[in-house]
Amino acid sequence: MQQGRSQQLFEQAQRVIPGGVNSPVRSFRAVEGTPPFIARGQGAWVWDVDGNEYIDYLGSWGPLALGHAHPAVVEAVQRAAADGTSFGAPVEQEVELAEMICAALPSVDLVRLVNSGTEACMTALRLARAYTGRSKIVKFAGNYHGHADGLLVAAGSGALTHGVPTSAGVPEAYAAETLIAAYNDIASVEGLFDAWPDDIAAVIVEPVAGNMGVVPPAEGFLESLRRVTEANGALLIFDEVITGFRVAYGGAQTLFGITPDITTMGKIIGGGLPVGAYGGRHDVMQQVAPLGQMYQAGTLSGNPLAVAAGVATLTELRRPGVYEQLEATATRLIDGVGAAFARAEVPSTVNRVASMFTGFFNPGPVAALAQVEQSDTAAYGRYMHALLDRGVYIAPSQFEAGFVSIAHTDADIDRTIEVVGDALAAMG
Ligand code: HOZ
Repeated sequence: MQQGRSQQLFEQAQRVIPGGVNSPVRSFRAVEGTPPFIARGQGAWVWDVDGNEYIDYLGSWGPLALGHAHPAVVEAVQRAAADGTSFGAPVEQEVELAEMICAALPSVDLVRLVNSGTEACMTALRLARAYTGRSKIVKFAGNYHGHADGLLVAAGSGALTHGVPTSAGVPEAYAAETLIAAYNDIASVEGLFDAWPDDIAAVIVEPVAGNMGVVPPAEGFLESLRRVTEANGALLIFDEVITGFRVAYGGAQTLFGITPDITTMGKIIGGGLPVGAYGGRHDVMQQVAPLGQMYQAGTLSGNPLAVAAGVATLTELRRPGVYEQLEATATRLIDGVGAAFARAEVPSTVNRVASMFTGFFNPGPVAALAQVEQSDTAAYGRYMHALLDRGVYIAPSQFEAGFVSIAHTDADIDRTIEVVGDALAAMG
C-alpha cells in the first residue's frame, strides 16, 4: 500500500495541529502507523490521497447510514448552500428536522438542535441539574458522551484508547460531581443512590455501549435503570448519539421499549454534517431558555446546510425496508467474519446490535468493561493494518464500533470476508 502523500501530509499536519489530527482517535497511535488521508468517498468506499481504495466500515464513526455522498444528501446540501450558509435566524428546514425527530422518538416532545454530540450531552447534564436542583451525575465507566469536563471521567472511546479515561484539566471538585457505575451492573447504580439519595440529578447511559466497542445492554438492565432513576427522583438520559436512527429509526428507546427523560443525539441526524440535539418531555424541556432558566445557545445551531443533510438522510432512512436491509447486510458480514475467525482458530467475540458491531480479540463473553479490557489490543492493531493493506478500513482502535450502511452491497461484504480470511492467514 502506497502511503507517500499521506505520510507527507501527516508530517506537515504535526507541525500545525496537535498530533497531526483534529480528534485523537484518528492519529493511529493505538495501532501505530500513519493514518491514510482521505480524498473522497462514494457509497461504501473511500479513496485516500495515494489512490488506495477501501471498503469503509468506519462510516465517519457512525453518521453515514446511507454511505458516502448519497445523491439525496449531496443535492440537499448543494441546494441549501446556494441559498446561503448561515443566518443566525430561524430557517424552515430546522423545523422539519425537529418534527422528524419528535415523530420518531417516543420520549421527545421538544428538541433543541446543537452542533455536536458533545454539546448535546454537556447540555443534557445542565438541563437535568436545572430540572432536579441536584448536582451529581451517574455515568458508566467505558461509556463516552463527548469531551465535556464532567463527562471525561472514566470515559470510553479515544479517552480509553489513549489511556486517559479521566482527562487532565478537569478540576477535581468538578469530577467529584460525576459518580461512576459499572455498565450492565444495576447493583453498582443502586449503591450510588444508597450513598447519595438526594443528590443525583441524572443517570446518563449509552443504551447500547458503542464507545468501548459494542456491548449490548444485559437483559433487564435498561428497564432497571428506568425503575431506579424514577424511584429516586433522578432523570434518565439516553445518549443516542450513535444509536439514534441507527439501531432502529426510533433509536434504542424504540428497540428496547424504554422511555428516557432526556435523549441526546448527533451523527446520523446530521447526515455527515455537524449536528447534535437534545430533547425530552415537555416539562423537562420547559427549563430551556428562552422558555426557562437553563441557558444554552449557538451561532451555528440549526445551520441550514446541516439540517438539510439531516432531513435528506432521515427521509431516506424512513423508507420501507431500509432497516431490514441494514440488518441483513450486517448479519451477512458478521456471520462470514465469524466463520473466518473460527477457521483461523483465532479466539474472538463479535458483539452486534443491528448495524453496529465490534469484533473483539477476546474469547468472550464481552459484556462488561472489565472483559472489554482483556482483549488483545496488539493483535487488533496487527489485524487492522492487515485489513487496511488489503483494502478494508475498520476503526483504528479495539474500543470502537464498526458500521454498515445501505450502500454496502453483498459483493462488498463477500469481498470483505475474503480479505478477513487472507488477513488472519497473513497474521499467522
Ligand atoms: N464518538 C466517536 C468515537 N467513538 C467520536 C470520534 C472521535 O472521537 O473522533
